[in-house]
Amino acid sequence: MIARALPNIGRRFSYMNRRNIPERMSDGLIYVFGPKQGKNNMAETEDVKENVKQTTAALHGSQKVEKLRDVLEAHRGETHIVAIQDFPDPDAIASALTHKLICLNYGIEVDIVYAGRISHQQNIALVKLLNVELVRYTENNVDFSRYQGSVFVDNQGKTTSLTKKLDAHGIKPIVIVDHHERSGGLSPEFHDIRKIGATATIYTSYLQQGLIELDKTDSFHAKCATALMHGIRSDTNDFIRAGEHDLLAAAYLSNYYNPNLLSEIVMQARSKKVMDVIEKALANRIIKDNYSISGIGYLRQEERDAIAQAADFLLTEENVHTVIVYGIVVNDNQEELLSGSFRTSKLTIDADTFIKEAFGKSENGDYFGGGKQEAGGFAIPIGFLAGTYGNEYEDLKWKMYDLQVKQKIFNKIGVAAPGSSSEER
Ligand SMILES: [Mn+2]
Repeated sequence: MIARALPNIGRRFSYMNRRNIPERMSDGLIYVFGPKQGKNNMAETEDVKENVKQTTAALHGSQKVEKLRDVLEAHRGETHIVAIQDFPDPDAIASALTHKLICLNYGIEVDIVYAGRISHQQNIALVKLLNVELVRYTENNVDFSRYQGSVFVDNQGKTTSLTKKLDAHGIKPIVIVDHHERSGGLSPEFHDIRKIGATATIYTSYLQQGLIELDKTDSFHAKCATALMHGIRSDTNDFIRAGEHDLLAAAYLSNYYNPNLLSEIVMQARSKKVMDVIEKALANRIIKDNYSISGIGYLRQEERDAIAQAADFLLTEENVHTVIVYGIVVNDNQEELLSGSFRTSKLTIDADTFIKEAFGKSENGDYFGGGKQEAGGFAIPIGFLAGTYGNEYEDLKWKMYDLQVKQKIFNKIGVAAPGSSSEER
């Protein structure tokens, strides 16, 4: 009954409408299989070429360092905001911290700001143990008038809700350093986007090339080296997916980092909440054609990271190569987002492409998610349907979204959704 009514309900919401799925479905693939064919892609092809050269030739790396040096010199004495993604990970935190260290040489004051939550126990430990100063943006606690420019690290403005606010305040993007698929939208004075294991690898290369000479006895330097090591480690799945550049960067950092601190960060135990979410994800999972899919209902914003941890855990099951875990995350303002994590161990599946093709774009043309080859995430605003009107309403709302997400995923995989929602429980 509910199941039959749903496709019609879904059609009323434009972000769920199939017409919104991008026409150029193969976009994400070009980075994996080589430059794409067709019109209007000269600039992108150039970028791809540029990326290939940068990751294979040290020469290009040093040109980037020269350019960054010039750009920072031109902004000497200013105050910049470093915007990191709403749910900052070790790579983002380490890269932002190192950017701040580099800026000391140019008298540039830097505030590292994020607009969501730090929820993973390791990330909380990273910030506490290394005493990293991060500003969590909440309505009106940030004075944007003090910034002459913005910096985006480990993102290109699409995964932080600060981008629109910075734009509204007329703050120009100065630097973007990232390793995700190129997403466009911002035109900074300096950009360094490389297909590489971690943004921390790129920042380490700046240090190696002398932008700052690391000093073992300087505690800020040791902090940065420890954070960078953690960033590379965590973004390369404990170095399993590390490439030559990531390993060379880690080798360099090994002279400066603090292994005791790093092991303390990594050894953080999971909270009971996270364990409960994993339990729920296990109980609710459906496995179809080696895909494990699990909807876990409502979560608080500070538990958002449990979705990713549950996804990591479900990927450890035999005969499963791809995992998608999702739930409705409610923030402090009672706004709701359908948030999910995607993990795959299959080399022929690209997480970024899969998410973009399965969930499409919002009305203003932004994808609901994306990521790297093996991992990604998505967040879809619940919008008009947000709000609490009793248990029955919440139940219905969850069932509808749960079914809608499963339909999108099964359509993408090309298999029929298994049974009605009642059979899945
Ligand atoms: Mn990263």
